[in-house]
Amino acid sequence: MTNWTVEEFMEDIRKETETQFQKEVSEASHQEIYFAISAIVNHQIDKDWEKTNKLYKNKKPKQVYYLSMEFLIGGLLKSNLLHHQMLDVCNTALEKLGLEPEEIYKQEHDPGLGNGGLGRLAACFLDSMASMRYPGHGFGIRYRYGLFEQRIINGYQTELPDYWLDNEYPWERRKPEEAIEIIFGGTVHMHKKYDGSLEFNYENTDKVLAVPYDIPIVGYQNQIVNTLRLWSAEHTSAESPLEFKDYYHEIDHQHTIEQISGFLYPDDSSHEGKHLRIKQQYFLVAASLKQIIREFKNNGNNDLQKLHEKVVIQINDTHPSLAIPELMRILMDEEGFSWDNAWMVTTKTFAYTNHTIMSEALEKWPTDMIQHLLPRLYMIINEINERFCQGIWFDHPELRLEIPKMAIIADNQVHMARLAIVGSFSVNGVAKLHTEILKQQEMKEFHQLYPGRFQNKTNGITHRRWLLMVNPRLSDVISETINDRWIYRPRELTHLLRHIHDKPLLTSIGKIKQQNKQELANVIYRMTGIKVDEQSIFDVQIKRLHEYKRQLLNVFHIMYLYNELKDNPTLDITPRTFIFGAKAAPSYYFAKEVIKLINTMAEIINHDPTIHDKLKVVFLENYNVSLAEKIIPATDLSEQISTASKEASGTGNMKMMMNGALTIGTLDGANIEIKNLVNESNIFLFGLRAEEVYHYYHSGEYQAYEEYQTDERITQIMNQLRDGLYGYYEFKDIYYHLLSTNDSYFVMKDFADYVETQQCVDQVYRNKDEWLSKSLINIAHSGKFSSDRTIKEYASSIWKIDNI
Ligand code: 26V
Repeated sequence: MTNWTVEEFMEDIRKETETQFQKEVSEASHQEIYFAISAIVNHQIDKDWEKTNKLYKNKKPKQVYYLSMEFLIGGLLKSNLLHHQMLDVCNTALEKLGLEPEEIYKQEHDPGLGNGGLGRLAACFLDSMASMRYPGHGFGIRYRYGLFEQRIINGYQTELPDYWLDNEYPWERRKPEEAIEIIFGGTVHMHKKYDGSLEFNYENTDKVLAVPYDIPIVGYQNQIVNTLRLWSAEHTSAESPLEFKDYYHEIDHQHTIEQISGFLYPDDSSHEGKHLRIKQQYFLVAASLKQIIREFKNNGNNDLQKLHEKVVIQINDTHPSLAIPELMRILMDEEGFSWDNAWMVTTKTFAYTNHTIMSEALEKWPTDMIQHLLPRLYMIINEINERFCQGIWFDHPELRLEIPKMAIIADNQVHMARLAIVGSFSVNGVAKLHTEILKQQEMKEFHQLYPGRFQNKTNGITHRRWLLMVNPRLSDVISETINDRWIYRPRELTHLLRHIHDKPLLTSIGKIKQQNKQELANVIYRMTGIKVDEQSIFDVQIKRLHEYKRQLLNVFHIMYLYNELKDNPTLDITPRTFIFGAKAAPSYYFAKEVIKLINTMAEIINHDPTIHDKLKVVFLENYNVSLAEKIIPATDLSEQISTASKEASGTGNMKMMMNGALTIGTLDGANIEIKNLVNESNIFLFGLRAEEVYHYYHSGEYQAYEEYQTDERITQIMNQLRDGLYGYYEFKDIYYHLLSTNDSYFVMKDFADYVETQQCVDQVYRNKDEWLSKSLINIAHSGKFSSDRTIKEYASSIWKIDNI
């Protein structure tokens, strides 16, 4: 580990600015300083990267590959500095040079290569693997456009393209010499060879080149650097555009190539662009598998029969599950394996994680599309399906009637989740409740068939980014109190419980929250012009906008409070600032109406002098990882209010708890596990339980219309939506949607309990000591949710890998 002095670091910044830009530090832009510092860090990284690769080459450990269509890695400069023990020195050096460190760090355009939880989880996992010395790497796509940039115009979401590569991205290394050719489409011809084996030849195929861009994943102060390899689609040199046979086809193909790594899909757009999405998925899978096998062979292994002894592949949701038939194809068509042998190796290599039970997110691809794009893969999927269904028919007659629900190909669609379950040796959910729901409800037939295959791995977050990096003041106080071993062993945060009556400690935790709130208040003011009261409760809901996450329930509470205050302006309530951050998928009309509603309420409430600043509503546009890093340390109350059973885990809940927020939530996802740790007195629970939700769905007993009519508070709110808020705006579509779907996410049903629970929050917040000790208890138990724990569980019970 390098120990730099501040002077040395300043000198390096000077040198880099001089060599890169021929400028003095004082003349350089913030952007140029950012590039200069990145270069300094990169020199260090490259040394460790090479060393790590050599280490793996010599020791040849079993490797894990995490295949994911999304990686939301966030800014890397600050975390790379931290992981190289250079952050403090760099901060001081910058200050001495007359620069504000945060101004430099915010130059980084964070790569939005993910939608939300699933992509951020992948990034936290990479961080934990490197920090705990596991040989684990990511494979993904280098989208030229990440998730859209959100602008709020007139209260509405508008989407702008996110061209994150406008400047050079200093963390990636292009490796054209390791590019891989990928084949799409065409027709397959089968030939029987003299020895009776089959040979497959392809005609009129389209070729695409997958060019790797490697991003270093730096372990925490341990000299390990793993790799995140992102593939970019380019055209092959063999088929230069000048040699085309069919002009129109060629133009089309060039266009497709540009599109393959063109942009990231927002998570509900499964209707449009399915074709392209499959191409992206196959592109990722085919390139990654070729690379994995290449590495396996380069390591001196020539017996692919033993692939699973050296390689395990985790597929992140169903998105990469074409890897299963693709490995079958490679083993059979290119390596001469029999079906049975190929299947044995394949099903010992893959493990699948499910991240949602929402049916619209469970991928199903039209058979004709797959057949046309990937003719050979379709043959293999068909064969997998045939054998699978026959297997049930003959070996599990008790499940015969369930075959239509289990078949991989049904209703002219390929059911990717079924393919993933059948082709993997492990299937896991992401929190205890979610895994139980998979086993007992959503995938129960598969669980009957393969009872040993299902297991739980509760999600986690990297405490290095989400506490140490984003909340240095809190981290310091923790380290002063229980020493800094928690950084390596986050479970040791429980030692804070010994200090639960330590008044000065509680006071300084309170002060730190106050400082963080002040900083967020500044950000809010800069972004929106709204002045918020730092003494008010910072009540935060930050996550993708979706009906099941129930931002609408939060809005109902705000409308209720506002209505109360209008009736009685002297009403004694603790002042609150409601803070939202959320992107809605561009084609998701309902979600976008909710954004407009939030902004409308903000407009009305923030400008109403009669409520004396007791309420403020803030919608922060373009919610992303770097904004989350500013909001989370300043949160008092974490809103985790999904309809029970719908949120697979949640990870924002963990991040906010780790930063001392208290949770108001339903018994859903990982909230349940938070409750089990901190106990019911340190979390605000409300609402229907998952069983009750299922019960209402099955019995049809719930009548939303009655709820609307009987609870006067709801009647008033609903009528305001229908007729116009305080004379101005109307949200008829939300009103009709709730009634016509019979309030399928139970917003009205859970309203009363939610309001009552919010009243408890209001009361507890008035007692500073009580609030702070609950806050400390939450921090103390949050170590369990470090992704280090999660990764250890994956390593020992799925991957069977050791750290190096
Ligand atoms: C679906 C689709 C459908 C087609 C277009 C692109 C796309 C992208 C994503 C998805 C599904 C996303 C599933 C997801 O993000 N699940 C979240 O995973 C988190 C990590 O496990 C978990 O904490 C959240 O509760 C869960 O909603």
